[in-house]
Amino acid sequence: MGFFNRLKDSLAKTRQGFVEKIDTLIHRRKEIDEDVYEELEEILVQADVGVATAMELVEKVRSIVKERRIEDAAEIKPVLKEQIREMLGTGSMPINTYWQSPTVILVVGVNGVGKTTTIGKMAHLYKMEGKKVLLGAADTFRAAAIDQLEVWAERVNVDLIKHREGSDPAAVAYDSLQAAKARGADLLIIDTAGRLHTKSNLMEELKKIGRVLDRAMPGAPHEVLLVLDATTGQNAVNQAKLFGEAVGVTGIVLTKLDGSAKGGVVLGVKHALNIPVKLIGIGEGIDDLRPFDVEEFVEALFS
Ligand SMILES: Nc1nc2c(ncn2[C@@H]2O[C@H](COP(=O)(O)OP(=O)(O)O)[C@@H](O)[C@H]2O)c(=O)[nH]1
Ligand SMILES: [Mg+2]
Repeated sequence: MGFFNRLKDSLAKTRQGFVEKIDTLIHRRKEIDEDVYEELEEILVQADVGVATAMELVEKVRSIVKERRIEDAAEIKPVLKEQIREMLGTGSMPINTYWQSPTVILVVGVNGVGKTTTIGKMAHLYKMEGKKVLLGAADTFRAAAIDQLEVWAERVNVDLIKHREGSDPAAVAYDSLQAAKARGADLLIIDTAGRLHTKSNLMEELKKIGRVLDRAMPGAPHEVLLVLDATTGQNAVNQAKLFGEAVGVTGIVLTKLDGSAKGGVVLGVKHALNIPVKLIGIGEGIDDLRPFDVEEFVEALFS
């Protein structure tokens, strides 16, 4: 099955909780009155679009309905689709690549969102594009975290730089960068810890990694990817604010869109933070990660 079909399958639950409810609404209502807008807003909020985003979307739909003198409720759906597409921006946002090798990508996010898995899939994705990829195991908090990344490195057949459990993550980042330069890697992807109960420590640790990388290669990291779990809905938006303030996130990876009824969070994240969603994860397999493409996503959502 192609990625688009799998994306469509993944969004089935979101579609049920969202597009199908809208279908029911417009078939029941026929005419457009205040209740229709209210129900529409409620459906959007339930799909985890976020209250502010839902309100703004409904306002946009309302003004277009007025402008185009639309009377039939059924015509609200294409207007909504068009406005969602517009809110998400067009096309896809590629991963920043630096003119000089290696491009350094730092991957951050709380525990369990899918950082390590995403890095494994990314390594595969970019290796398939012909890039030489190196991984840095800077989540040194547990030995198991290092082992997990190593399993991925072996599976994808890329090199990995690691230190012992409990060692300084910034030192791992530094050594990874030196190794990436020495081995002529195109892409260095660095894994990090995500335990939030030591929130300020984690942020300090991530800042230190950033400083060390920048000193070793001015401008690095070139991309700070925040991994968010789509099933956590609006909580993902809060995490993005937290990390965004501390470490200057440049892109979002939204994982676990499969099986989540909360695909609307794509809109919430984009609208509330204005950080582009760059990659989406739709499963645990090696091929289950893709660049986020607005057209594809909206089509899959409304199909
Ligand atoms: N269904 C699904 N599971 C995922 C996805 N991405 C990661 N996972 C799973 O989420 C769990 C936590 O992932 P992990 O990479 O260890 O998270 P980390 O703590 O952020 O490094 C693992 O069981 C992964 O297989 C995804 O896109 N879809
Ligand atoms: Mg991990």
